[in-house]
Amino acid sequence: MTQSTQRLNDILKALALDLKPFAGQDITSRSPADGVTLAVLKAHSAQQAQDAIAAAHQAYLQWRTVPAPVRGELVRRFGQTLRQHKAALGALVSVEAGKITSEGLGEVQEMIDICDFAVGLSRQLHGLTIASERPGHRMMETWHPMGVVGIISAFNFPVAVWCWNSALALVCGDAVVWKPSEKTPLTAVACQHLLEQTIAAFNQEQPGAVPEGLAQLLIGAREVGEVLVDSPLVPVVSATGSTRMGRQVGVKVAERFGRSILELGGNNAMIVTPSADLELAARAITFAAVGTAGQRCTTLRRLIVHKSVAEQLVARLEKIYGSVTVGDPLTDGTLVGPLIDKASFEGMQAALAQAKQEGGTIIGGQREREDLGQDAYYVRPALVKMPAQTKVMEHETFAPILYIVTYEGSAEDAIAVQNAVPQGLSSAIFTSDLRDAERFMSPAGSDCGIANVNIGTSGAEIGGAFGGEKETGGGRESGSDAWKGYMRRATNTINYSGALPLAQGVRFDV
Ligand code: UN1
Repeated sequence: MTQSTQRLNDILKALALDLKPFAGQDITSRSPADGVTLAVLKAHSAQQAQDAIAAAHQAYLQWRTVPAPVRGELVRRFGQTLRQHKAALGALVSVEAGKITSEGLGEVQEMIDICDFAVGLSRQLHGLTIASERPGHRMMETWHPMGVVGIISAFNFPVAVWCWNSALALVCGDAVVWKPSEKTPLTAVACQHLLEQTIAAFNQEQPGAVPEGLAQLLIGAREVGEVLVDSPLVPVVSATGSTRMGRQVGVKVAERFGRSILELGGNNAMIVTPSADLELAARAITFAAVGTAGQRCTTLRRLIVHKSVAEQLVARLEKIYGSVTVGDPLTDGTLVGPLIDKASFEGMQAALAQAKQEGGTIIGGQREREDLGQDAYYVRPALVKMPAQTKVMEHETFAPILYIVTYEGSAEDAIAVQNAVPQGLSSAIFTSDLRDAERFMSPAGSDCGIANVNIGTSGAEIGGAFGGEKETGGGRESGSDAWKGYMRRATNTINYSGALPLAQGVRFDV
């Protein structure tokens, strides 16, 4: 038994989860920590996917009439279940996705946080009351559930992104059908298991409170996702992943007038101005660029630093980059775990080769810790000094590569460089100059969905709406009023007068 399979067994025991019913020959879960196969699961067929969607739709017809605060009670209980199993589920994220212990636990905390948020929201699905231009009339907005929400999620946040979507969708009165990444089916099975356990306990106390089939999991590859994307019974598709995937999903969903919530590639930048606190910046850069081995959609990929402070900052970064501990994600002290797989490693090496060709000077980026497994891909994070923002910097490479360019003029010049890429997810400025900070957040500033001051690009709290512009897809998930993406708005005009005046003063006497 290898270390990963041993760890998996302990986790399954703690979760009281039996994988036998899921065993098959289609989808392989492997641990990036040592490259070992953890389990092989069977995939759902297209027909099974159709059936799951139909069952979820039936459940929705009942769930939409359950009072929202009662729907919130289910999510409250799920948050409690997650609290009880935080350690085990966090460890599973580490084993299957390769996140270091603290980040695996942090991801489960993100689930708990969104559950709490959704519970409060379940009593606040407010509509407006609007002044009518007609005497004896009142106007208002009512928010209604949409139906089945399809969730397509990526390997790098294998549990939290599902929970952002499903916690909100469930309080909003929708049903959910989830197609997780093929690379992380076990974390998905574990989440579904915990949710089903919560539903069963709730139903035992209040028989029939939660309809059967309300939350479904579809294990499988692309074909299964396509069923979700194409089904007229799925009015909302929330998809997280590459821009290439999102472009296909977005078009297909739009073709049938469905709604998509897209959270796609990021190519996030930080600007460091001459007045920045450089020590704080160095620490923020390190977490944002190196954390999660550069595999967050919010990972810092481009550093745009003023020439006057570049040498000092880059020297500090080189020192940190040389000393961060790369290794087994579940070992204390590790800061950088593995890349997800070989393809990811090759993608990183190809980007570095291109950067070199485009005039870059590379520090780090080599493979390390081959002792941990032939098929485990650990790398020293890379700093790449670029002569300018070249082609390679326009792409998101899902690996710890930080490109550095300098600027000489004002913050506006740096903002122009920052915005000159196709993606628009997250961004940050480090400055002690109020004017630079405000300019960065102004309409003429960062064009991203997230624009931070004196913190890094990653690690957003759930309270804010999460998502970005341009090729990032425009969707918003998580906090603020992102819940509106999971509901439909009805405008109601009510006449309590005895007359029938028409709007705009139109006369139509019969
Ligand atoms: C993602 O990488 O898909 O802001 C989500 C962050 C996390 C979410 C990242 N809260 O980095």
